Amino acid sequence: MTDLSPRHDWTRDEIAALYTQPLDTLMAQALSVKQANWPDGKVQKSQLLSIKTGGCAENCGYCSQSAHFDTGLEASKLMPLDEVVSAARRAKENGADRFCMGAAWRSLKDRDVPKVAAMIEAVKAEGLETCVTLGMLDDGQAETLKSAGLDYYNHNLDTSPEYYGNVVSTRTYDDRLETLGRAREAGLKLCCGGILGMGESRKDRIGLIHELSKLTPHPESVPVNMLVPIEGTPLGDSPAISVIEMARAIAVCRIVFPKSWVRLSAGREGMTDEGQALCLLAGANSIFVGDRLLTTDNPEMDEDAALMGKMGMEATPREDMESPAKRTTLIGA
Ligand code: SAM
Ligand code: DTB
Ligand code: SF4
Repeated sequence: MTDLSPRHDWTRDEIAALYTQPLDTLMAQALSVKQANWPDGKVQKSQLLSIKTGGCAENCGYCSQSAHFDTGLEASKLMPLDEVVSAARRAKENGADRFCMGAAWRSLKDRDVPKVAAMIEAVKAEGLETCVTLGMLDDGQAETLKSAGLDYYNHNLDTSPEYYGNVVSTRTYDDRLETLGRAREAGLKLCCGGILGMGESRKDRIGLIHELSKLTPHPESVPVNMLVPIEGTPLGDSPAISVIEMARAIAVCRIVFPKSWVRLSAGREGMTDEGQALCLLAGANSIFVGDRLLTTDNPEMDEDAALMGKMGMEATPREDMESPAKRTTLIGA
């Protein structure tokens, strides 16, 4: 019998053993875990908005918004509240139930906290779940955001601790873990995942999943991004990784994080319908909708509707998916 409760004592070897199984064995396991925890045929939808674009002091090698690279992106100031509310209303009309606001900041400044808190309050009042991604947090900031109605803080580990220094040098893995700890202590849910296709090895992908599995409790939301190569960044010429590798990583996440949202995040625009279908069959139960992510394109709503139609799947309000665990063990597995 396979235990389906979330575990925090996975070893790297165990995760590697899952990851390297024949694809059909891996997909079958992931699908059983998904079926034991989540309804069939349903996908949750989140929508992103860049509330402050570009000019960021960090040097993340994948990012269009870093001030260290010439990517041709125009930097902008913090968006006014009324524009954020209009975007949140449009997201709700699109069927999204979580609205994620991203700012290109190295860290959140105290002077911006009341402005972001007002945005969170207003988005929440529209009946949406709220998520923000604002860089590193200082003492007390997470508590203020939580009081304003924040549900999730997004802060990705991105890759393994060993590979991290190849991607960014202006902060450390431990800085990331510290902010995640602050968000958790304030009672926020965590959205924490990574990026595939940055020149990392499979060992690094396994290392990332292992680090995420040690977070206790697990991040409630695990975004799996495929690198969107940005011209002008150090990773702009990275060769694309196979969607099969992406599906493999998603399947392992589904098994390791049985109760979490596993989101097929950046990179859908460059995938075929079949590629996306493979990732959904591997156990992803959430996507970003809307034709923009933060600064790059995402499939149009009608393309998503067509894909869902072909798969006989539908976007479903979160509450209808978050049923209590149906089973805690897989009999005969
Ligand atoms: N500044 C904040 C931070 O880094 O936490 C928030 C914004 S940042 C754009 C959010 C996440 O988007 C990053 O952690 C990274 O995982 C993902 N991301 C950024 N650029 C990407 C790209 N070109 N392709 C795929 N994912 C990307
Ligand atoms: C996450 O893991 N992916 C989203 C969200 N969290 C903030 C961001 C993807 C950004 C893709 C590149 C861009 O549009 O700038
Ligand atoms: Fe800044 Fe975030 Fe982009 Fe890194 S990923 S450069 S922290 S906006």
